[in-house]
Amino acid sequence: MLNSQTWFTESNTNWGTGFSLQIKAKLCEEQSPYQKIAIYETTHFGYLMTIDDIIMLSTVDNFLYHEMMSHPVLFTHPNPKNVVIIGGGDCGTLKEVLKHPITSVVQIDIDEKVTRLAEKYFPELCTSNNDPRVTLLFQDGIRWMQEAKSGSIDIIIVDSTDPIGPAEGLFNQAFYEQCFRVLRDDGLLAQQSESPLIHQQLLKDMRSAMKNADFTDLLTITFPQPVYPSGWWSATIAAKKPMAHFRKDETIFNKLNTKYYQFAIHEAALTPIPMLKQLFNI
Ligand code: SPD
Repeated sequence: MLNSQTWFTESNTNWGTGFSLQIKAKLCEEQSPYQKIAIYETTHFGYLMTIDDIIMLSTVDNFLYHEMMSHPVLFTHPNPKNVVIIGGGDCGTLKEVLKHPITSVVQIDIDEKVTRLAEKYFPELCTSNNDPRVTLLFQDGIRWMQEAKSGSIDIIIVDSTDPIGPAEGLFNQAFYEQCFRVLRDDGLLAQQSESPLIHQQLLKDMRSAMKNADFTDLLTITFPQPVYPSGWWSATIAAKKPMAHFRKDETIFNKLNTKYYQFAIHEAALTPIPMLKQLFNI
């Protein structure tokens, strides 16, 4: 909501918290068949995209989330070639994935408007959209997964909105079972898994559902993300067989040009923090 026309605030009534950004202008608001997408110009965080009044990304800090949604899982797989991104319409994750020598990436976002607005307001994230390795599809990711060929993909990255609305069906056992089927034997699923501080029950439920779908090895990594509730976010990587853990490929790494991700960050993320060890009973 806009307070006195100058602040955008996302409130979290369950935790009595909120995060505000000072706004210079609301640049657009579009209602798609799925959701309401808005773009603001902020005073200090660049542009801001919200979906149904929930913050998706800002110019200034989206690198944290997009680098951690992509590089840890890509450097965990022994030889990733075929990648699928479910969601990810702003193309920030896609841009990072394309820095790796993969052969194909198919991105399936239900809402084309998200990508069109990202092209306009976050062009720096969309610079690789015409890469010949990329296929952009605008359709239901759950359905796409149900229809995809078994054992055909190395990595699935789920870069979704919160588990309400169109993304709800991306957080359950039925979806994970389809991902498991579509992945090759050494395949990995990486999914944005909300705040390790304030969404602990959701994280536990997600991990149980992944286990029930037969994923044998799970790793939840955490990273800062100032514009999301609590400022601390997570991604969960699920593997069909025990993960090999960290292919330190310097040739690829030297070309990443990341602002946050580095080998030491990856290594630190491999050790579950005590709070999560206790929460997950591991
Ligand atoms: N609380 C909002 C979480 C949204 C995570 N995905 C955002 C998409 C950025 N590519």
